[in-house]
Amino acid sequence: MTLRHDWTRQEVQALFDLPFNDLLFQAHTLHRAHFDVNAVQRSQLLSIKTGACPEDCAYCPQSIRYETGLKKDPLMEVQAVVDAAREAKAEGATRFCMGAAWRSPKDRDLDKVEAMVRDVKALGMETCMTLGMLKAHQAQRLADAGLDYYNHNLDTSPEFYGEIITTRTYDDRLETLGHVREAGVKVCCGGIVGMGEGETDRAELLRQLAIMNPHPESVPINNLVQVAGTPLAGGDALHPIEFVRTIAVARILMPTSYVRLSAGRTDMTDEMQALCFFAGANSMFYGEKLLTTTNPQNARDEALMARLGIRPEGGAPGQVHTPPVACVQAEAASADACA
Ligand code: SAM
Ligand code: DTB
Ligand code: SF4
Repeated sequence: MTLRHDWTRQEVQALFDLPFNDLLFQAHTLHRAHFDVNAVQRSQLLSIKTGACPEDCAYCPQSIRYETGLKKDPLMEVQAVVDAAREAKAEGATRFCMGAAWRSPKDRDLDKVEAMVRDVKALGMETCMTLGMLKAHQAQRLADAGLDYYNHNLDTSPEFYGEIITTRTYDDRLETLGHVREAGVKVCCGGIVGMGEGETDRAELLRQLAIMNPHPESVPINNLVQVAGTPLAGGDALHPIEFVRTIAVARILMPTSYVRLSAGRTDMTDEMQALCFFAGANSMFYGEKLLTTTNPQNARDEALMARLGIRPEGGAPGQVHTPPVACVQAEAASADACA
């Protein structure tokens, strides 16, 4: 199948406007054509440098501008990171995502970060880093260290963006994403919903991701975790049905990308998560902590997965993800399919 990169605003809005059953049927049909619908990829997060971030992202507990009571921590030692990754692997995560509360990394910080990538990879895990804005040579250094994915989110639509962040622009973000792509590192890029944006902003965020060529291999959809002390605390939560619609539209626009049910799962019911998996989510953050806030207990996730008959992708022995035939064919036809 041909992946599209020319979605118009009207087309994306029309998907959001579909009756819920029609939207979910369309999303699930595409999901089934490209993936094993009963497998979910599991990533575990670790905050390798916590708090005291100079940026003003209105959702973020790690900005130095907001009183959130967060304990700050400098860049971790490599061995402590590797120990955490080993534990995550033993619990069933296949990708280890390391996040730092930086506007952008300093060149000297990258020595340690490169060692983290090498040593975590040596455990047989995929690696992902999110360190803020990168220059071209920094993206290349990470690529040379063997980094698999770089996470850098667009967060929201260009129109709503200025309500949320003023210390860096949308174009800054696109520039970093360009450097990451150019260096040959896979792109993990998504956003946050539930920040008081309108449906047109959610539609435009997804359209911005879908017009990238190639699409990001991994698309995290975060539901805002409201943290006391941040400017976004106390706002209205997004209706769960609207969240599921967002997942479904992401799946339709980017049929071969992994769509990750990201921050905000602790407050979601099992039924809501089940709808998200039906709508096309096929990745999740696993482990009891995100970066600084909580994620569901492993036992709750295991019970949910068992109830739904969903296996961890590449997890326990004998539970290897086998893509359906359509996916293998698409992969042969297009370099960015089924990545
Ligand atoms: N400082 C780097 C940056 O901003 O690129 C990396 C870490 S930052 C915490 C990574 C992403 O986490 C943000 O882009 C945002 O999408 C997400 N995030 C942060 N706080 C969140 C919250 N309270 N709820 C949901 N997502 C959040
Ligand atoms: C992403 O899109 N979500 C993750 C990861 N990329 C780095 C972060 C979620 C953070 C939630 C708030 C916290 O725990 O600090
Ligand atoms: Fe800093 Fe990243 Fe948080 Fe923004 S999202 S305040 S850049 S840690």
